[in-house]
Amino acid sequence: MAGRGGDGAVSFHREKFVPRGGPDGGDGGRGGDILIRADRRRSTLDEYADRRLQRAESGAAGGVNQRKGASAPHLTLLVPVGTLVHDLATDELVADLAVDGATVVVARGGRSGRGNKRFASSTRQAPRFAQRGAPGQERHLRLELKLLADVGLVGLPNAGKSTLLTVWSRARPKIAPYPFTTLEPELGVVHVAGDTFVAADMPGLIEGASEGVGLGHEFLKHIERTRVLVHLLDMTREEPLADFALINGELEAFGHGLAEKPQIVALNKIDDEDARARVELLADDLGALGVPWYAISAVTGEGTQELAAAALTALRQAQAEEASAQAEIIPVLQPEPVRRGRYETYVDEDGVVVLDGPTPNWLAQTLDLHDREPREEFFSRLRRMGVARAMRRLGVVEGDLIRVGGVEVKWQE
Ligand SMILES: Nc1nc2c(ncn2[C@@H]2O[C@H](COP(=O)(O)OP(=O)(O)OP(=O)(O)O)[C@@H](O)[C@H]2O)c(=O)[nH]1
Ligand SMILES: [Mg+2]
Repeated sequence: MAGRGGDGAVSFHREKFVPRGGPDGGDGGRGGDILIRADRRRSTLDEYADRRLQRAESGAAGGVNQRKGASAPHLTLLVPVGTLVHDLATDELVADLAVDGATVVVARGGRSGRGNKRFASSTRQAPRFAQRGAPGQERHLRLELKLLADVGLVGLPNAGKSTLLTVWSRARPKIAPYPFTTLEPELGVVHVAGDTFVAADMPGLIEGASEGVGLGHEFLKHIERTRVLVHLLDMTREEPLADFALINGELEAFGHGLAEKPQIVALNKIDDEDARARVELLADDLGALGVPWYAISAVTGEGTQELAAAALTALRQAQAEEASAQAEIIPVLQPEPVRRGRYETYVDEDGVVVLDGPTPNWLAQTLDLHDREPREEFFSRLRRMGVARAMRRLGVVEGDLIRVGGVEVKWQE
């Protein structure tokens, strides 16, 4: 929830020998906005998991001598790069914070209240009222982290994905000689040549995954959240190339750019003799397909460091391409501007005429309509907006009750 605007002040100038000074109450300050910014030093959304209401500060009240109240600072919530911001109620995408520093203003601070000085006119030289600050915007949002890891490990169940993650990192996913051991992605930090990347061990994919077979959609969605894929082939199986084609077919059928992600092939289990022999047989075919490949044993660790270095290189290249594809200037997304002059009038179910629009609502919420002076100010503003004509059209006459900004007031010509 954004901050409330500061209230305007009521005050009159005081000076010796000047019996009645003019109004000099200052305006309040603006309430703080709420911004959400992608920051590469954040890696999770954990700090927002408690769904606590985030509040920006209110603006300060105005003072005597036309002193303006201080505006409140904006509240910036930091989230990991790759966070999607959705409106909770409509599920509409508010922002896709895909690059470091990308920022979106999600809730505007309330407008400040005006001091009594601003309501002085030739007919009202000493206004004894000021305006209250308006409430800040309140929004309910859903944050979702799209990028799970830099590198995703894909392949058929039992290919050795979890085993590879254990030689690459300190992660300890469950490993077993049967398929579908891994059901949720497991993350591990991989150190290579003084650099690091995050790898995710994925659940195994099978034929029909793109149609939802074997929790396929769930699994494929995880893969969407990585930049580079390491595709593991179990070389102890009869036809590793057929397995390779099957998985790629599923990635393609699912769409969402999975088939376009850079891939590195890992020919696994070469500690097994038959497997090693198969590498020789398939090397030419793989070369012809134009995919970079590495022969490894996730059990002995052979070839796994070279594979990690290749994954890192592919990752940095993918990131560089993304960065250059993005505009140089990181946009600050602004909410749609409020159309201040717009309003509508209608009769609600209890037969009460309702006036609804940003400006009438704001004025009704910040001017004290029980008090004669501010009420006159309110109606003179509405007249200037041409509201009187709309009221006449609805048959509203002087003294009829109307509702505006949640407040009921008698219409005044
Ligand atoms: N000989 C040999 N066996 C391996 C190698 N890598 C993995 N395995 C074995 O293959 C089996 C499956 O390994 P996992 O790492 O659980 O395979 P996974 O791809 O994570 O399987 P799911 O989670 O079911 O998709 C286990 O019995 C491992 O010990 C390897 O390099 N050589
Ligand atoms: Mg596994």
